[in-house]
Amino acid sequence: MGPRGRPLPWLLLPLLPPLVAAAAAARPNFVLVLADDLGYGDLGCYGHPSSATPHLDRLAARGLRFTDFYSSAAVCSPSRAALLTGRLPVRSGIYPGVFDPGSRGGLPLAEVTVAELLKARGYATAMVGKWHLGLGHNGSFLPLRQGFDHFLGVPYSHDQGPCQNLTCFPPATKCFGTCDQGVVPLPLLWNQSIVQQPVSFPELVPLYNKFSRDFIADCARRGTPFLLYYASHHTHYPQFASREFAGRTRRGPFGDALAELDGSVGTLLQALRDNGLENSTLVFFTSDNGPSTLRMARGGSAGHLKCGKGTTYEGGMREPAVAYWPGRIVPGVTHELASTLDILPTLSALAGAALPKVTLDGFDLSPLLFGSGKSPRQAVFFFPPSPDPLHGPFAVRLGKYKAHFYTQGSFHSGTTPDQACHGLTPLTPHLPPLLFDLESDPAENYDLLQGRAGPEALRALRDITLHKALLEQRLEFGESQMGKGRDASLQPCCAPECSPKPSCCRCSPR
Ligand code: CSN
Ligand code: MG
Repeated sequence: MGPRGRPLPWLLLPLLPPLVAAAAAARPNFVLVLADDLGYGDLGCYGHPSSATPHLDRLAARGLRFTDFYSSAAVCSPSRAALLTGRLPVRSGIYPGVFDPGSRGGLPLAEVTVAELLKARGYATAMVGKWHLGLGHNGSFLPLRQGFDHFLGVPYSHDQGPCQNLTCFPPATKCFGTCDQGVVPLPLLWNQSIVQQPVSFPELVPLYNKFSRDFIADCARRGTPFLLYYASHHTHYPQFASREFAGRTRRGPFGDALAELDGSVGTLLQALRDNGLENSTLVFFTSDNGPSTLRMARGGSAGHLKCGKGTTYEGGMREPAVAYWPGRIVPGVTHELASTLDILPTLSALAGAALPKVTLDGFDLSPLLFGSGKSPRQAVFFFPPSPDPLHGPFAVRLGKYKAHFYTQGSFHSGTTPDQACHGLTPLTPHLPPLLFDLESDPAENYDLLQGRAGPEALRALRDITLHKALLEQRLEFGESQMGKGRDASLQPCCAPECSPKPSCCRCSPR
């Protein structure tokens, strides 16, 4: 029915310019680029003085740049689970912490990923890069079992394998610092098979980029809409880069790794242009969690935000984010609230895909991207890396106000002058909560309840308490996947019969 209840004049549809009708019906392509441990302050377009990120800066200038975009966890595995499912990671059991090379658990197969939704709508789907949602027996938790047609990448963090003798920057600079010892060398997977072990860091991103270009070209040739999930290892420790980027920036190893990520964004956009797909593709860029300041100059920057990775302060979970779609998304900057949880509902709405019949924690951002400019999201919930039903969310943001009910440091957020961030700073309850106005005090320095909280702030606190109670009422903690423990025999090994394990698991590409 049309406005005022009159039937829409469907007979007039054929009179519309054919392009308009086609655009309304078409399924757009999606390129989702996720950085690893990249902080709010690390990009040129977010104010970093020495980063070299021309492609991302151009994406931001020609797209919609978010100032108040959040990941859904302060560490990697839960953050990625939330991105792919549109659900708080406690629901799917992705806690505490992150997956290991020998973890028994993984993102439960019953969870519906955005790749599965889009695949059911006829999309081709591919994933490149860091997975970190489990391996399982015979790869039963890998991307191919979660809706992706193709996968080229590493199943977990690239510091979760020995790196002391590996070259991180050509021609011969070894990886800096220590990575995990006593586990298998880092594998490169193609679909369900190990094609290289250990990974050759200087060659990795060129491989990823070729894979992505080929996938995009193939989809264009076949006229198939697609989802490409490009989960970069950059700028997670230890930094690495290919020859094109090694030693090329003013920001040292971190800057070079970031420049390689930026170069990949350039490659992806060029591939879209080459195939005439730029105007029919939504490109979205963000990061999984805040910077690992433990790594000092090799760990990224949260800019003016408090703390970083592993914490529920702004630095742990507020991320750079850009939505880019020439001709559809008006360039600009938005201060509206949005989250990685909103990706699945937004993409499924754009693709005309049916939502899964489960509790979702995300919102369709279409009004923000294409319409009124207002976000349907009112609140953001901040869960710690080790959440439990007793404590619930540590913090809640509603509008411009954020209340902390608990705070805790994280070893990932060590070394900065702010003691509150550090790993030895224990779990601390706050009653009344700490209350910050993030518009005037984004650094969370000045607790409004310590000063003279006005009636508006007190009202906000009451509303926050209400939102928190409502969430907790309908929040079910899924069975902990990390709680399933580890089994060394699950560590991926390209030479299953070799000895002594794990160090014998080495193979070069054929
Ligand atoms: S993460 O980083 O995977 O990007 O979150 O590489 O929390 O114990 C986190 N952790 C290794 C890591 C271990 C990582 C942990
Ligand atoms: Mg991470």
